[in-house]
Amino acid sequence: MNQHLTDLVAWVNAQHLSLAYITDPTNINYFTGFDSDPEERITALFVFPDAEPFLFVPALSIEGVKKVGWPYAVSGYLDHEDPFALIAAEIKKRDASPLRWGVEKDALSVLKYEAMTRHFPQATFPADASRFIEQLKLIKSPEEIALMTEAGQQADRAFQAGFAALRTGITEQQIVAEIEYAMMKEGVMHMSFDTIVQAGQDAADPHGGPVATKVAPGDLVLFDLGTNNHGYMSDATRTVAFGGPVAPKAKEIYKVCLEAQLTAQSAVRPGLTAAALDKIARDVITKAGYGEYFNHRLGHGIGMSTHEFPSIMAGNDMELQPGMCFSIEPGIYIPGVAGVRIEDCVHVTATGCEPFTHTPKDYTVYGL
Ligand SMILES: [Mn+2]
Repeated sequence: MNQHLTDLVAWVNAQHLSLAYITDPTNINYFTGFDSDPEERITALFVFPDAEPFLFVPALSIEGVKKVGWPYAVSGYLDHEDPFALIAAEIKKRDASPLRWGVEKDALSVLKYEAMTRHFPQATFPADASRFIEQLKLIKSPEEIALMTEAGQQADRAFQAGFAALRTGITEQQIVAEIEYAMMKEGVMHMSFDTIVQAGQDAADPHGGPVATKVAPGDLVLFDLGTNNHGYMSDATRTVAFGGPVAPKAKEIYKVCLEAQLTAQSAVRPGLTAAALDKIARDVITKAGYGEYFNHRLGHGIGMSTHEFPSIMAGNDMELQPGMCFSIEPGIYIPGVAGVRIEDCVHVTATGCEPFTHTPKDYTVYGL
C-alpha cells in the first residue's frame, strides 16, 4: 500500500470510522495513482478500517485503473445503471451497516450525499476528510519533490519559448500558442492552468488575459505558466521588457517587486510563519509606496493542485516546515500604467528553501 493510502487508513482507524468515501478526482489520484476527469460520471474511492479499499469508476475507465497498477478491487458501471445502488452493494459486502462515514465536506455533492443516505439511513458524518487531506498534502515526500522539480524545469523551458516568440505585433494569445506548442512537442501532456501572457497595461489586471492585444516596443510583458508533470504542478511568473527601455514608472515597480520577491525567498526557513513571510514581502512594497497595488496574498501551496495549503497570507500563523511547497509571488498592478509579478514556487528545506524554477529574474530587455 502506498504511503498516502496507508495514512488515510490510519486516519479512518484513529477517527473510529466505518469507512472513508473519497470523490474528488485529484484526491483519488493522490491516493491511488489513477488520474481521471470523470466529468458528470461517478468515480469514488472507499477505504475501510479492516477490509481492503475499492475503487468505483465508469466502466470505460476500468482498463485505465488496471494500467496504473491499482492492486485492489475495482468495479464499474454502465451509463444506464444506477451507480449508487452498485456502490451500496459493494460497501455491504465489506460492512453491512457502516455508521460513521468520513467524507470530503468540500467535495461531496448534495446529490451523492442524498444517494448514500438513502441506502444507509443510519449513516453519520462525524469526520471531514477534506481537512485531513489538506493537512496530509502539506508535506511533500522526496518523490513528490522530484516530480515537481521536473515540472519546474519544464516551466523554465516554457519561459524560453515565450521569450523567443516576442516580436512587434504578435498577440498575447499567439505567444501562448507558441509556449504550449513547444511544451506539447517536448512531451508535456498538460499545462497546469491556462497560460497567461499579458502585455503593457493588460498586466495591471492580475486575473485577466491573454487577449488579442499586440505586443509593442517598450511594453513590460508578463508570463504566468506551469506544467502538469505526472499529476504534480509547476507555476511561475516572469515579467520582461520588450523592444527597448520601458517607462521609468514601470521599471521602478519592477525593481520594487523583484526586491520583495528576493527578500521573501531568502527569508524562508522552518519555523517562520506564513503570515510573517507575507509581511516581509509586503513591507518592501509598502515602504516603496505601492502597498495598495499589491492586492493579493504572497503565495499559495502547490502540489497536485496549483492552489492548496499553506496559504502565505496575513492571519495564517502556520509555521513553515521542511517539505512544504508554495509560491512566492508579489505583484504590483497600477491600472493604466503597468503590472509586474515575479513568482517562484519553492520547497522548504532544513535551512531555507529551494526554488523549482531558475529562469533569471533580473530586469531583462528582449530585442525587437
Ligand atoms: Mn501562482
